[in-house]
Amino acid sequence: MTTGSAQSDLAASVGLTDADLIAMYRTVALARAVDERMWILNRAGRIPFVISGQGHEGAQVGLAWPLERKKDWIAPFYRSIATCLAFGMSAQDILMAQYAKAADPSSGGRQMPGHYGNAENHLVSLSSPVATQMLHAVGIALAARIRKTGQVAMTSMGEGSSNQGDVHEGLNFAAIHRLPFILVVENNGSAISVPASQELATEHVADRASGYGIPGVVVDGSDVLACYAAGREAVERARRGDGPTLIEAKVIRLTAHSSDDQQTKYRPEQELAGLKAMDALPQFRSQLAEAGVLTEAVEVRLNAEIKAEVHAATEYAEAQPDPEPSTAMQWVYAEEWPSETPPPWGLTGPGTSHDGSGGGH
Ligand SMILES: Cc1ncc(C[n+]2csc(CCOP(=O)(O)OP(=O)(O)O)c2C)c(N)n1
Repeated sequence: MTTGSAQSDLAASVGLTDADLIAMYRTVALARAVDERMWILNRAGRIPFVISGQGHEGAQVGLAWPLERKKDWIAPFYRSIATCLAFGMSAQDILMAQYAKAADPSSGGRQMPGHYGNAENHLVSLSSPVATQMLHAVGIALAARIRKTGQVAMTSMGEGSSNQGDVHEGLNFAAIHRLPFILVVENNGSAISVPASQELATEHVADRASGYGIPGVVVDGSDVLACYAAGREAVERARRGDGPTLIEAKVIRLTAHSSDDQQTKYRPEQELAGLKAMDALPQFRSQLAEAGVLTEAVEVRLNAEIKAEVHAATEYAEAQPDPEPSTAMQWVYAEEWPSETPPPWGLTGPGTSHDGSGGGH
């Protein structure tokens, strides 16, 4: 996605415009603001559970940016707030899921919080068992190949999840068939309380790529534009028909694993204190300010816009109706949306039943 025409040296160095860089920065900052709001709402007893993307946002925005919205597909994971925002979801969509409201576009309030997805924006709803999204994304890439659509499928997960059997099977299959597929591993150094040194015998997850005969790329997740460049190369490779890429972004987890976890029990104070220095958000901000792209006036405007957007999204979600208790068992299994109103995630087409009978499978 490219917008505007003004091009600083920094923007030119990555083949983007200044407007693109501002839009990327805005998405990183919006994701952080939504995430921070979620924690406040959780601690205030308004939403039940938060699983946070703080520390992952820069990598997520950089890596998702080269994909084409509403054409390509992403199978995200529970930390993918910035990925979802970069791919067309809004702050309101995220908060509607957090509040599990009836019109939540991710699942109509059916999914566990943090399980975002939106068919309209080509974001696959995720399963709680980690790494299952691998098989969904490889399947989409296979369908794209068979249908000759030119689409690319990307999925993302943590380094702990990358040890699941599904990942081996999916990568092997995708590599053999040279599918248009990208696996992003967002390595934040721990799987809940287990450090990466106890999850992996290799230094990098990306080292495993050679075992599948595909490129493995390690990228600094605090460098948004390095992530963008890595993502773009992988997308181009996939579209050319040259097959998958494994990208490992080294990121940080700025929060506890979830709102139900107390990380001070297992992460030394010194480690926590050093995290801020590796945060992509202030680094991207300084980089854009130094390049003259992010002026003070633009930053003031963006901050005000983001604040207003998060506030409006919260107010809106808070005021929306909860799902009807009588519908609790509807739409849990494959079933059409049984109302006159199209479902918020846009499923329509032949076979859609509007009779409200809700007969399950
Ligand atoms: C198959 C499966 N096993 C265990 C869990 C419990 N679980 C949820 S998140 C998580 C840690 C995953 O760590 P990682 O993949 O590194 O991602 P991170 O949460 O650090 O971003 C675990 C073990 C699960 N959801 N699914």
